[in-house]
Amino acid sequence: MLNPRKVAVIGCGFVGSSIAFSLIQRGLFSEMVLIDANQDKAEGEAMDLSHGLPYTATMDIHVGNYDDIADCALVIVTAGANQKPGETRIDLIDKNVAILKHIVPEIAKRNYEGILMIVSNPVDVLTYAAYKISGFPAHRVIGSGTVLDTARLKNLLGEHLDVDSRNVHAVIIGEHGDSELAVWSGANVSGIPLHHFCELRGHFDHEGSMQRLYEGVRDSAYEIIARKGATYYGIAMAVGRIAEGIVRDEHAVLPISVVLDGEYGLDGLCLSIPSIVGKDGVHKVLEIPLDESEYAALHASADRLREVIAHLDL
Ligand code: 6V0
Repeated sequence: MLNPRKVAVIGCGFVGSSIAFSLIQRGLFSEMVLIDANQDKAEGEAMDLSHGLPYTATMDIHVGNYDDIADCALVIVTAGANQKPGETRIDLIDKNVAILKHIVPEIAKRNYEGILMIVSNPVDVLTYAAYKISGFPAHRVIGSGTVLDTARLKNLLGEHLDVDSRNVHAVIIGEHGDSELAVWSGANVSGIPLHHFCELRGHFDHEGSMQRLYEGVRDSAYEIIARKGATYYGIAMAVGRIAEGIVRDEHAVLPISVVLDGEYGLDGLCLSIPSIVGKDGVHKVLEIPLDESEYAALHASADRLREVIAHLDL
């Protein structure tokens, strides 16, 4: 029996511990299991996080092993190497697939029936690897995908237009990485088409602004890593949002990384695509309208990931 209020975080480095912190703030769970190859690190994080509990909701935070994850509604994997200055996400592939090959069989052999969410990079490739290694149905294996990149785009657009970023409706899809794309054709601010809204705010150089904002999103991680060595708060809040969609069975539309089965003429990989998310994971992968150049860019992103996947021994 799954406990709908129990979560596990595997990997308690910058990203895993920030996700734990973000989940605690949202008050979604009553029990959280922390697992790390470095047991001391996991213990230290559990102690530190527990000390805030008198000021949030009551919950049990403890270090565990794989036997403790069997009844979790959600298991989040952040274990693995992160990007060093100058490295791409794809450069992490060998190290992080090897780690996944250790972790996912441990989960699968406990007959785990909840949602498995991959956050480690390159997230789309690792989500597909987790799907293949686990043998779980596709709807139960997801990646954090471009939920973070989409937030980055909304934030930059909000600043550019001096408007609340929560009123900006725009999405980044494809690889969570260098080949991702912005779906400008459907972007709007509270239902007002984006270019029209830009002109209402005195901006007329649409092509120049779109390119600058897209590059700002695509290169964010490099810019942050160059300054502080790692990124973790943004992804922690993005994962908190996805977890909320799952725990509350919201049927929220979020661009998570999903196994594709013919959508957009693609299969045999995971890509970040707007999907309806609820307690069973992926309720539906959405085929949203794309213009010709966006469709081509999505296929180019898929080609790049397929090439990487082809070299994996799964
Ligand atoms: P980190 O701070 O080095 O933490 C990684 C943790 O994983 C360490 O505590 C390790 O001990 C632990 N670990 C390694 N192997 C295992 C194992 N077999 N079992 C359990 N634990 C293990 O890295 P950081 O937290 O910064 O990054 C983690 C991953 O998240 C990296 O792959 C990043 O690239 C990725 N990110 C993904 C993002 C996304 O948007 N999807 C965003 C930021 C980082």
